[in-house]
Amino acid sequence: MNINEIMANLEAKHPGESEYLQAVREVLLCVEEVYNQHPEYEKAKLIERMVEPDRIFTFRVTWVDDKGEVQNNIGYRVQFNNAIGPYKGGIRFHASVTLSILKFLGFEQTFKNALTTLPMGGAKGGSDFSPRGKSDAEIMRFCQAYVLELWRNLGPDRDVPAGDIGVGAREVGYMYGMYKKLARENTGTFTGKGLSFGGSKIRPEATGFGALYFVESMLKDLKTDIKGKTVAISGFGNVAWGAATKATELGAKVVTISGPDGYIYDPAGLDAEKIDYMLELRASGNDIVAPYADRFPGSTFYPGRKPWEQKVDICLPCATQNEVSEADARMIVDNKVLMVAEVSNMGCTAEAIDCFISNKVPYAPGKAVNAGGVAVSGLEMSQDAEHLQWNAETVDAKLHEIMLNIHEACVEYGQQPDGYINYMKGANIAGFMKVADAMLAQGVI
Ligand code: 2IT
Repeated sequence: MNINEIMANLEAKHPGESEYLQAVREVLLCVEEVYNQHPEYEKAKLIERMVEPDRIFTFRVTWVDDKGEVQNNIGYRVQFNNAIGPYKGGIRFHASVTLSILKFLGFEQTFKNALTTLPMGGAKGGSDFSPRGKSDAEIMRFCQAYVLELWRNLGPDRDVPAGDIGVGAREVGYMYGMYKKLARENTGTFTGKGLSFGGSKIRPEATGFGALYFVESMLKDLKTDIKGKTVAISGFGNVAWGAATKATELGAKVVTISGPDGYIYDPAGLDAEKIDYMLELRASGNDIVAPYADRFPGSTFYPGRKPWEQKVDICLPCATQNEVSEADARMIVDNKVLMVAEVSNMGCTAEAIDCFISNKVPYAPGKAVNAGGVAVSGLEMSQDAEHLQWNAETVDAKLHEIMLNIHEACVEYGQQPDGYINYMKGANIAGFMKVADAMLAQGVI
């Protein structure tokens, strides 16, 4: 494999798709050595096939707002790779959504889903629609219009969407409702559904809980545990909520959350009431965390800044891609942070990751740390297929086991001769090998 040549070709074909190119480069750099030990991969042009999505749907989504005005957005679904199972991955509604972002997310999802050990391919969808400030009725009309265009390409064994930024249980409910009306079937087809119509217990918690199970394993690698550790979390959405809940339950102290407006530092640590308030802030639709500081004396709001400047033991980026820059990473290293577990997808820039690895700070990538979300989505698909609902203990136990397996795979392929564990390399190689072998076995298609 010639990385420079592959990247030059991709850049020429997809100019300006910076997030997508960033995600591809990271994987190529990690798998190069293993790839070159397998001439059969090269012969089948596996890597060239793997970096391009199988297909992309792009469509206009037209809907009517509460004032009666017609609104237009762009909708997408990137069906990236179905070598190991039906296309599977979330839908993102955010003003920042571009094709580059959805392609990077779909690419990452392919390897993440492979790591879960469950049979799921990779996909991602979304729209530049911004839920901020929209009424419930507007959200519903938008969701319906999005699915009206896409539904023929979905199905329980074809492509199964879920939530992501801007898409939670409410949006999944509206999308699934429209899907089943059009498709005349009730087979699941979306995950993250409500518990009364085929949803799985623990799915809302799964990304954050799974991340903390992974963090516990990383701390074990460092011969320590989570009790009494201070944790910086960014974001204040579903993922941050699950991570804060589990970290607190395990005896850690979560001292930050953040939003687009800045971050909150709360030295007393989050508790159940504060975590509930975080949900209220999210549900308000205003996308700000500032009111937290008024509500809970002793906490401080830092406008326009990120939580990484605080000295803590553990950093958990839970917001969005590239939220940890090289300068942030330097601060984290200078603060002698024990470990960084990326819970957002590609939360760290390539330069930030280089900074962690060159300073031997344990760093694990989103595709390993946050895989618990899609793993429980896979379990939701199983429950739908057998028309049963499992109890919370069963789902949580399976989630825990899956996260331990992912951690083990990262260590197997990422352990360096000096003892440092490169979880990024491990995750990328383990995910890649599984997809590569499945593609090879299925011939040139
Ligand atoms: O990034 C992700 O893994 C998700 N947004 C969840 C995907 C899913 O299908 O549950």
